[in-house]
Amino acid sequence: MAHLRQADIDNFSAVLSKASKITVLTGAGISAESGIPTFRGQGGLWRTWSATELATPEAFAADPSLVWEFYHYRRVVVSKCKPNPGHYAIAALEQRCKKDGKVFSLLTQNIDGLHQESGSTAVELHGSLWKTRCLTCENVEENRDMPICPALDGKGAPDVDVKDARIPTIELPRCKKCNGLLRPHVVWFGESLFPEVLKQAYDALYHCDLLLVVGTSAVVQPAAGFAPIVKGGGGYVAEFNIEDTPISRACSFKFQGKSGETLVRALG
Ligand code: BJW
Ligand code: ZN
Repeated sequence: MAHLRQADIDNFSAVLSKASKITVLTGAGISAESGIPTFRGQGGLWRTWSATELATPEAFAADPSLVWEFYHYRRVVVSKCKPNPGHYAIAALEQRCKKDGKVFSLLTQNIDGLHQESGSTAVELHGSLWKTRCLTCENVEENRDMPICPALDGKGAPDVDVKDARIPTIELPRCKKCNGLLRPHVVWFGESLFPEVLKQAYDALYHCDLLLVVGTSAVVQPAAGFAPIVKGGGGYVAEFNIEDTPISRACSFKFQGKSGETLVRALG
């Protein structure tokens, strides 16, 4: 159980009630209590690979079968997971802000869709596990098929001794319009975030009075730069994390513990 000081909660509540533009940034930690492994924590390995090694355009170009196995596995895992109290506390905050005429934005680095499932409207900075993009015609489509193609059925097991399926490219997910190879519609390392998404993010940070940073290691740009932007603009930053991160010392409030507990206490 997280031990939060009542005085910190009271000070935070006072800032929250005065704020007229509130933004929340979330990362993998908010979904940890739903059973989804974080990237840089325990369980971040798939077979012998770190998730971040496979989340690159180079990995997909070299071995699309391997990368699709990895994303198929994650689709299976996430499809069995439900939002947790942290997701619901943020959804309730959005409703409260709407009712009070405040500007509210939720920016998430997560691709799991759990914020939306809990009733939030979220800007998906890194795309979605549930969308595909065609490499040939660039068509983006929602896709919740399970498995996403017959060849991936039963594949994607995460254990180190499992052999890669080596699925021929023609049997991997293909575009319904042009039969081109599909890729997950996510943002990999070295790729730019989608311009319309970046605009929404920077709009949400501009003149933001209070930024809540929840469950992110704050090492991946550009999201890692959001807290300094808000602080530099004179806003408050509150961090919710089980550990310290590179932004912790610059935060006005630090609520240490599982976000499913700390968010409920601080926003409750
Ligand atoms: C709990 C908890 C609980 C656990 N409660 N908390 C400037 C300087 C240097 C480098 C760059 C730069 N600008 C761009 C770069 C390159 C790169 C980058 O930032 N690299 C750094 C690692 C140095 N960035 C990019 O490439 C980005 N593109 C870009 O900026 O384009 C322009 C450009 C390109 C190249 C050069 C210069 C400019 C794109 C980044 C895309 C990231 N993609 C991924 C994969 C997405 C798809 C997928 O999921 O498969 O996004 S990587 C991965 O990291 C994923 C995550 O969204 C992202 C962030 O991770 P997150 O969410 O913080 O998770 P963790 O695991 O790291 O942390 C979890 C946290 O939760 C921990 O703190 C725990 O303590 C905590 N926690 N349980 C509360 N219960
Ligand atoms: Zn196509």
